[in-house]
Amino acid sequence: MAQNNRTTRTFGLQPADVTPRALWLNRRSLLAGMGAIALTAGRPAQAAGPYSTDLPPNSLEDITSYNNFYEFGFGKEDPARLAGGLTTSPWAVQIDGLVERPGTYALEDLLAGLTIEDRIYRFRCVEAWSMVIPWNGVPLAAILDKVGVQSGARFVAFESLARPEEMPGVAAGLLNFPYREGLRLDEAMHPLTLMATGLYGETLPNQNGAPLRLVVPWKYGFKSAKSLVRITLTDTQPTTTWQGLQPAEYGFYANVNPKVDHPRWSQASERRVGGGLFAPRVDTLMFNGYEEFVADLYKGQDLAVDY
Ligand SMILES: Nc1nc2c(c(=O)[nH]1)N[C@H]1C(S)=C(S)[C@@H](COP(=O)(O)O)O[C@H]1N2
Ligand SMILES: [Mo]
Repeated sequence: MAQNNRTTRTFGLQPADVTPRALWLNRRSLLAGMGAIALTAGRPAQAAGPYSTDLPPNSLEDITSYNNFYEFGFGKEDPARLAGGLTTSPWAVQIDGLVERPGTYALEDLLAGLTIEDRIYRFRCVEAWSMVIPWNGVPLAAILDKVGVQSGARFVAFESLARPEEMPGVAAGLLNFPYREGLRLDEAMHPLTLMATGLYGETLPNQNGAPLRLVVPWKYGFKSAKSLVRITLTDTQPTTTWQGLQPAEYGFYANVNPKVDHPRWSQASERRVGGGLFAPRVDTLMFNGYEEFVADLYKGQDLAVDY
């Protein structure tokens, strides 16, 4: 995986370009230029950590106008059109199962004392499109450490909000809501696994899963469950929404893998959203480019069986 070289990184910004995205990217360039001194002045040192890609991020427009969020409909434009009315404050997350301090936590309490980090991640949907997204958030491990994982826990189950009054896709029963996902505990504790609270340095847009959504960059996008209201530590592998619907097509692991095709289409390449009509397809990378960080998690597993 290509690593950052922030000192030579430019974004071709014009002085007149003062969109939020430009300001955010400018801040990043500025931090890179100022080096270690800047890292102690307000922003987390992790912002320049090893996990961000140096690929240019998609525009805020791309990231917020082409979404999958079936609670608002099946169409890619439905979330942008219909998620605006979602109430995201106050917000509480129930944390239960095999934890030391179970409870219903106000989002502010859950995040209190944790450092919001910047992570520019590749994002690869199982439908073979992709983006590059500059998230802000906290490692899931920091939240799990806060509530205390009991020794018997082996998996983490996630549940999204299902509020029919504000979610037309839920009201219409498009899927068997609430949307559910799950990770093995070692996947959940991996430093790449993020609980996103924002993107481009701004509050997470509703269509991207406000106010708190999972981001697991080496797995297909459907693992990254949005608008989370419940996290459960368990000793058994949780059932997940897509696995429940089409177990032959969507597995529990759902690691990005160009060598294991979806039964109905190839996973060898992807279309980068925002590249324009004639942009060439991009090769899909093993574990979405995060192989060096996560391959060890799957040692000894047959990834064609554990798809
Ligand atoms: N609750 C919930 N989470 C979800 C989905 C969904 O429909 N509901 N769609 C998933 C899929 S298929 C993808 S590709 C990503 C899309 O995230 P984005 O819209 O922020 O790009 O969200 C994932 N998380
Ligand atoms: Mo997806």
